[in-house]
Parts: sequence; C-alpha cells; structure tokens
Amino acid sequence: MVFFRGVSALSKLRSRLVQQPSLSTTVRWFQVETSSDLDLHSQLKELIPEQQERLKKLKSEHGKVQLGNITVDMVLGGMRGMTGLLWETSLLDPDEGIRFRGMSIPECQKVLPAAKPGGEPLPEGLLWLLLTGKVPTKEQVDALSKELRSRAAVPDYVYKAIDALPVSAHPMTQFTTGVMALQVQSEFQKAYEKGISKSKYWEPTYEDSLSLIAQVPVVAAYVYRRIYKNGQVIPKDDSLDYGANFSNMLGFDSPEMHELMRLYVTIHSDHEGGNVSAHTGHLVASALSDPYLSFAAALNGLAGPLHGLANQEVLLWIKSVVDECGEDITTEQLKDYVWKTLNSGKVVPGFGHGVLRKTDPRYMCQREFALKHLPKDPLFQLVSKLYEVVPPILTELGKVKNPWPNVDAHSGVLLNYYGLKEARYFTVLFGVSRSIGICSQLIWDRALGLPLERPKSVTMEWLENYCKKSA
Ligand code: NMX
Ligand code: MLT
Repeated sequence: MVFFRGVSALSKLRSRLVQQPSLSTTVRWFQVETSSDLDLHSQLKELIPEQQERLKKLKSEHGKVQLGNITVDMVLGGMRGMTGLLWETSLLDPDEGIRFRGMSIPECQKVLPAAKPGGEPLPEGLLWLLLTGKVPTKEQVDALSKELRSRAAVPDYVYKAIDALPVSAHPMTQFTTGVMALQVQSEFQKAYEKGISKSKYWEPTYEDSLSLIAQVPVVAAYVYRRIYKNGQVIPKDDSLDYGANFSNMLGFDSPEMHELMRLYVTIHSDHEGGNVSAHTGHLVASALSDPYLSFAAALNGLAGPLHGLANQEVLLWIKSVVDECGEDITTEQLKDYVWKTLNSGKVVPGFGHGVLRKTDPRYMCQREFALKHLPKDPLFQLVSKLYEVVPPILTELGKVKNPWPNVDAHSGVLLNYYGLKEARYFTVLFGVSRSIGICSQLIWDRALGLPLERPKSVTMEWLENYCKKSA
C-alpha cells in the first residue's frame, strides 16, 4: 500500500515537473520512470475521478448560467455560433486557430517529443497530450508507440471486406468499409452485451480506441496499395514510430516524407467538437455505439467536399489551373481562373471556414514546411500565389465570412512533391489523423458519462408562429 502511494505521489510530482519545463530541467535527476508513468491507461485512471468531480461541480453550481441566445438565423444557418457541445481535447479560436489542450501548433512543435532534435512532433505525443492534458516525455511517447504497434494487427476479414468492393470505389468508401469490418472486434460491444456497469464504460472504449488508432494506418495503407500499386502490400515495420510507419506502408520511406507525415497526422487530428466529422462521431457515440461505429460515421462526414474531401478538390483544382494556363501562370490569369470557378457556381476549395476568421495556423505550418523543404516547387509557388490572389476576390464577393485559406489549401502540394500524387486518396490521410482526436474525446465522453445527444428541432411553421407571437 505504502509502495503504491509512493508511486502515485512520484507520478503526480513528475506530471507537475513536465508541465513546468524550467523546474523539470533543474530536477531532472528526479525523473525516475515508473511503469505506471509510462502507461497511458494508468495515467487516465488517475485523472478520470478528478474530472468527473469537476463536471459534477460545474453542473450543480453553474448549470443554469446562460451561454447566449439562440436566434432564428442560427437554427436556419447550420447552428453557426451556437455553443452546444462539450469537447475537452481542443478549442478553436476564430482568429488564433486551434489549441490542443491549450497549446497552439507552434507550441506543440516546440514541446512535443520528436523523432530527432528539432523535428516535427510525433503524433503519439499529441495523442498523449489530448488524452491527459499533459506534455509527455520521450519515454512515454516511445511506450505509447510500442503499445500502438502491439495493437496494429488487422484481421484478414477486414481485407476481404475491402476486396469485395471494386478497385475503382472511392478510397474513402474502401477505408470506411475497412473500419466497419474492424468493428467485429469491438471490446465495448462485447462488454455491453455482458452487462458492463456504466461506471466502467470508458475502459472498453479505451481498448477499442487505441486498437482503432493503431489499425487505421494499416487499413489505409492497404487501400492505397490496392488501388494504386497493384495490391503490393508493404508490411509494418516495428522499428518505426506511428507517422513514419504509416508513410512506409504507403511506400514512402524518405526521412523528409516521414517528417511530413508526422506533421500531417499531428495537425489534422482534432479541431474542437463542432466540425462535421468530430460532431458526427460524438453524436453517434452518444447512443453508446462503439468507437468503430462512431468513427466510421465520422469518416462519412469527412468524405464530403465541404469538409475533408476539400483536400482532394484543392489538388485537382490546382492541376486544372496548370492544365489550362501552365505552371508560369500570371497573376491576372489566376484571377480570371478564380472568377471563372466562382461564376460557374462552384466554391474555391481550400478557402473559407465555418469558424476561423484568419488564415488557418495549420496552413501556416505547412507553408513553413514547404519554405524549408521545397521552396522552389512550382505547385508550392502556385499555392503561394493563390494566397495573394484568392482572399481579395472572395472579399469582393461580399458574402464570404472568411476569405483566408484553410488546412486543405496546402496539404496536397506537399504530398504531391514527395510522390503521393493521387488526390482522390488524400481524405483517407485526413481520416487516419482524425481517429486520434475523435477517439480521445470519445474516451472522455464515456469517462464523464456524457448523455445521449438529442437537440430539439422545429418546423418553419413553428418558427413563423413563434416569431409572430414574440413580435
Ligand atoms: N468559395 C466560394 N464561396 C464561398 C467560399 C469559397 N471558398 N467559402 C464560402 N463561400 C460562400 C458560401 O458558399 C456561402 O454562399 P451562399 O450564401 O450562396 O450559400 C457564403 O459564402 C457564406 O458562407 P460562409 O458563412 O462564409 O461559410 P460557411 O460557414 O457556410 O462554410 C465552408 C464554410 C468551409 C464550407 C466554405 O467556406 C467553403 O465551402 N469552402 C470551400 C470548401 C473547403 O475548403 N472546405 C474545407 C474546410 C476545412 N475542412 O477541412 O473541413
Ligand atoms: C476541420 O478540421 O474539422 C475543419 O477545419 C472544419 C471545421 O473545423 O469546421
């Protein structure tokens, strides 16, 4: 007993040290790793009761505090600006962009462990941060990497389910089919059938979530190799971290592409709770559907062109610009092309956002990556030119609330530069990354006992009558 108390005290002290880097360097000698320090499950087990108490207190003391008024515009306008969800893992500021557990992307790039000094963050580190709210040590990240590798084996029937589809099926359809087939192994479903108590829901949700996160790169790589490389599968390499292994299984083994994949998976993981994929995952999970069912639903939302599929649309659109006008397109020609797109009733993909009102920091960090690694790439230069040309045109349109580029405006040209040129596949990469954010929150949904989501809807007649009465 005394030993366990000692371990727990040590672990708490260590967490505090990790959160205060200055302290942690002076007392580095004290950072003795215990086995529970390195185990994400044990860390969560410690955190959950505190957070349950916090939620209980919030409800009992402030349950009736108003957060704003609901207007008819909000009901008719896709609930924009309506606060209605609890999402612990990240928060989006319209001007500043995303913060993962309070940390901006540049901060994450600075403090999250990397594969090499000064390198891009390891996605496993972000997973640890999203789940615990604490910056992990390199040892904790390595332990999590190892744990994910140990869960990465994909049953044969998953490949068979994908193989039942024509090779021409959209990569997102093949990927989601694979995720649905993974559902067969759900620990949550088994535990629920056996009558698990509510208080323990988070445990099988954790099991499913970690296995899902571990397995989606394998399924995604299978889809890529099936469609574009004659089905020649590359096995996982147990010496590699999550991002590098994924890149390798796709067939890209250069250190630069490994770094790009680590950055890509980190920045696409989470974007608070209201975006279509996260919200869908959360909604479906609120019915106690297991993580596989919930994440497959989320992927179907991600596959829409106004959401994740925009990354495919951007590269196809950029290529259509080059096909029509060449790589040395002038600014005037580019403006004409943008107007032609708008006048034909289409959106300019990669620009605009439901919440952001400034350039997406995920765009900026990809731009910095490009400036460092591929400054002379003609498609990167075109993307840079679009950054100058598109916002004034969208502003001139008069109705676009955010004329600035989002994450999808940049990702395609980076992948294309390193040889991953198949635009129709891009949303699958986004999907792999988003498993990290959606599943992290889902574990907390179950740990906090969040209820079934069921907002009220009304008819136009109801609204007309209500407005007449209130006038
Ligand atoms: N090109 C042309 N028109 C646009 C654009 C754009 N890039 N962005 C917004 N608009 C239009 C929009 O269609 C709407 O027109 P209408 O009233 O005729 O229906 C009007 O401007 C007002 O829309 P907003 O309130 O500015 O944007 P909203 O919140 O409704 O939608 C997006 C946000 C992201 C769906 C929208 O900006 C868009 O369609 N962008 C292009 C697609 C894209 O890049 N999506 C990816 C978003 C990021 N992600 O990964 O999910
Ligand atoms: C996302 O990453 O989910 C997108 O930027 C869309 C959003 O936040 O609404």
